[in-house]
Amino acid sequence: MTQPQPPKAPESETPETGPIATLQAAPQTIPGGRMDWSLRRPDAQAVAELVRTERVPILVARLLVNRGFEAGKAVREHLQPQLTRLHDPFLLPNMRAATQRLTRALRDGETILVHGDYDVDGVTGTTLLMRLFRLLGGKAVWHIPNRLTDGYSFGAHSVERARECGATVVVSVDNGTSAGETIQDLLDAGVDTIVTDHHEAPLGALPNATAIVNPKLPDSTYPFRELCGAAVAFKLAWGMCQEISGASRVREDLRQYLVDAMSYVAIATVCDVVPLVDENRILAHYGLRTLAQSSFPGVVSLLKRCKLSDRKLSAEDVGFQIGPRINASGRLGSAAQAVELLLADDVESADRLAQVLDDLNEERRRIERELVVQAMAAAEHFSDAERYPVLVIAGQGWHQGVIGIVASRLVDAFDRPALVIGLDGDEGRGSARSVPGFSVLEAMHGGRSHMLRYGGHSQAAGCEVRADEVDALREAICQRARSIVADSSDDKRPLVIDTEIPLEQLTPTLMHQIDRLEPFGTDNADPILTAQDVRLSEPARIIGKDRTHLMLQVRQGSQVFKALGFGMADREPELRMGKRIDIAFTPRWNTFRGQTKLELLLRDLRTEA
Ligand SMILES: [Mn+2]
Repeated sequence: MTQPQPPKAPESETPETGPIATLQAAPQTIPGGRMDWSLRRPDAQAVAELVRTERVPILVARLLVNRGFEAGKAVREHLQPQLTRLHDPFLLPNMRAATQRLTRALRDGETILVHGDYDVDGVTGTTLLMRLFRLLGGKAVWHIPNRLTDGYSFGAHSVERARECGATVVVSVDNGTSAGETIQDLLDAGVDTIVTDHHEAPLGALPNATAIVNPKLPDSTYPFRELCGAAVAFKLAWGMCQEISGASRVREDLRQYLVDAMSYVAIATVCDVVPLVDENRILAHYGLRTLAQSSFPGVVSLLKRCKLSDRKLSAEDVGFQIGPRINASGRLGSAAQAVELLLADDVESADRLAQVLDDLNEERRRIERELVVQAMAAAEHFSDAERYPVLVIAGQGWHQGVIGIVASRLVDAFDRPALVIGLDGDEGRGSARSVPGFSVLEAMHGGRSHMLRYGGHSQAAGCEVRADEVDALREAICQRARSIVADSSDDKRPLVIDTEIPLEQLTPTLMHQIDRLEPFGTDNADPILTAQDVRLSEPARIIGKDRTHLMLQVRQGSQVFKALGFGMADREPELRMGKRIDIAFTPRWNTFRGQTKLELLLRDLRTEA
């Protein structure tokens, strides 16, 4: 595959002097960063106060102030997440009705159908409820719609599945809040439904369910709205444990179950990209520890497959290694293997299923790679970025399980929002991704008359469209996008840097202190640091299967670090031995053959002209 050239930075007569230059004692401006660098300037007094009260290094104090913290209770809770700070499950709307109905079902030996969704959030949430019902001796079966044939959430397949297994109670995970019609059909068939979900409520009437447990319901008074679906299911499980224990302090075996179940919640919390603050931070923090020590055979096998056994796990490990494998089966059709893996009770079937997921993930990557090549080729027809500010491309038979990922790749490659449509005969489904600061949904509003359905957010959206409308849709979306772009001036993407650090100060001891801010993710961003005036200690190398990545050894004083730039291979010609380089990076641990070392993940670099 050829590495496409991202658009060139605008040439300017005067070299760009960012705030970084003004903070340097002997400023030397080095133009040529591909992104627009700016250095944050946290309030010095607030930083000093944190250093004094929390005894953190100044760099950590700066990171904290940059993330909105000041000395006080909130920062202490952030640095030391406490399980006791989790909110009471019964603060969620309708929790009592839900736990009472389920306790009755367990007592009377009713069959409970756990109805999840096919992504990581749904799969892990389904698993944790299944484990609870089994632990409590209940009759429970699960159902996850087939992405390609059933589509998302509830439908006729749900009623069919309930009837087939003789369920009288359905518990949803990660969906159901908008499934009024099917939930009524279930009720007409004598089946009660308990919804656990985290999606926004629809306008108009809510489903006629026994209970809708969702922190985003209009009348919810729950203190935190941003739980993922598996976390809401976990809250239901916790509520059940309290109900059964007859006290808010739960029985020992149930307490152990809840601790174990938190590992599933951590996976979902990271993969569903909910903000890693408040309760989510506590769940992710403890859940990642539980995950690393899990005794669930499925988790053990999965970690082994990901080469993550016997080590501390980060949000990155979950997001890039564990998540994609759990998602792979659902993407290619049925999420059954993923649920079966997580539910496996013996090592043999766990190992076998982990292998299956690994193969499916490879298959998914192969399909994705092929599709990226086709999509890139198709995108060449729309290389004029002014005429086509949004890439809208479509292809017959493009796998709908990977079009979202392919759209992300196009965004990275072309630095433009992209809508990728997989056509299946006369109709197709599209998936759009955007660049920061541009709402692709807003652009899609311009093409509303050419789509059957669409929706989403500013950064990610989806649609259904007729094949013969694709060209008209492209024109309409690009027309709207041109008017949006005309209103905004900045060409380069912003890169906001937390602070500067000489490489010699970046020690393992300091890194352990930075680790206290983990897990990083939405609303708790990875630290981005800059080191100025570094040199290569050996020639830059281009690495990776597709030869798209950059690997450097950077030196400053006596300190040398490996630095990796994903998708930055095209920067290699700028890099010469002896040249001054400024790098922007995130420090991270890398474990290879049992050895853990500090390395740098490059965000951007700029070199002497
Ligand atoms: Mn979800």
